[in-house]
Amino acid sequence: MLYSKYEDFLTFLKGKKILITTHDLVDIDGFVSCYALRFFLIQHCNKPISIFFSELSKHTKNFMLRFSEKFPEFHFNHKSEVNFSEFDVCIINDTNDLSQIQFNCSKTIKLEIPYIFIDHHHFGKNILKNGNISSLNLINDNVSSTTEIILELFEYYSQNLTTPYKNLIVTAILTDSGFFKYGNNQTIKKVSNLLDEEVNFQQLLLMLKTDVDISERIAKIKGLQRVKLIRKGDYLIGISNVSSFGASVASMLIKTGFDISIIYSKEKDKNMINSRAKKSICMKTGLHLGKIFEEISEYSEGSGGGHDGAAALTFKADFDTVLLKIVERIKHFL
Ligand SMILES: [Mn+2]
Repeated sequence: MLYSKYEDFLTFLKGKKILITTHDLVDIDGFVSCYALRFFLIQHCNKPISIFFSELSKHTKNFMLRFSEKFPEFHFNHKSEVNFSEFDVCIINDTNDLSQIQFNCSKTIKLEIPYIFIDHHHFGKNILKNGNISSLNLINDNVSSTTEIILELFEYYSQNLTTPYKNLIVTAILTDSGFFKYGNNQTIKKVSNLLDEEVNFQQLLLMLKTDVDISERIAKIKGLQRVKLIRKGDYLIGISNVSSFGASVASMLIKTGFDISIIYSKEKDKNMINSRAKKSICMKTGLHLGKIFEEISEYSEGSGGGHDGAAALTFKADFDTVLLKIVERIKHFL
């Protein structure tokens, strides 16, 4: 990345009233990158800087509570309602897709002020985005988290981090890099530079531990008890049913050893199906669950879709017919 970009970025922001936000269901990288960016900007800009979050993910909420126990002096303060007329510019972290942002409980509320993206996801440059000051975007898809881009700002301006911020930043890098699984040498070096007596790896792991709710654990156990195994060649398909937590049970079956999982729930007025497939199988066979579900939704009085390895369908048509069709379509690829 060209370092002069940072200078243009900061020069533009000086004297502006800044709103910082991220995608809905805020994950730890989105959360931390917003706080770290505000901490960085506060030392350069003298106008108010606010953070707006829609809904935090369960995992983020849990982490926030544990973090506050460890650092009671550190105060998180972000808005859950926003009035655009109070700001000159919006900085959007950890996404470059406006549809992932939810303002004031509504996807239909439009961002009325110019905005800048700071993100580590692939950016489709040819998509024209109204209102985006694209020359100031800080986008780098070679890093595993948005927080690493913010960390580079601190490094470039030789600005010090306090202990709570070091802890936050390490946590965000760890979670978004899948504990280094999606990282590279630089990721490990950056984390290593931040660790010291006050930033303790084992303590951070403890802060990230989440207790799974008893109802979700029961759903997973029942899901396993009821699973029906279908084998086609070397591929194993698992079909089971639970009344809730279908998505999490479907993922669990993949971890257990199935290649494809199909979890259904039948309710009075509608049926639900969640499905997962191993990424390697999608790539090898061309299987795309999202496309299959989308196609089936058209004649099952329902709506559905998703990604190649994860999809869901809600429908009203006859349950057995639809399930049979899905299994048939999946088997066709194997
Ligand atoms: Mn991220």
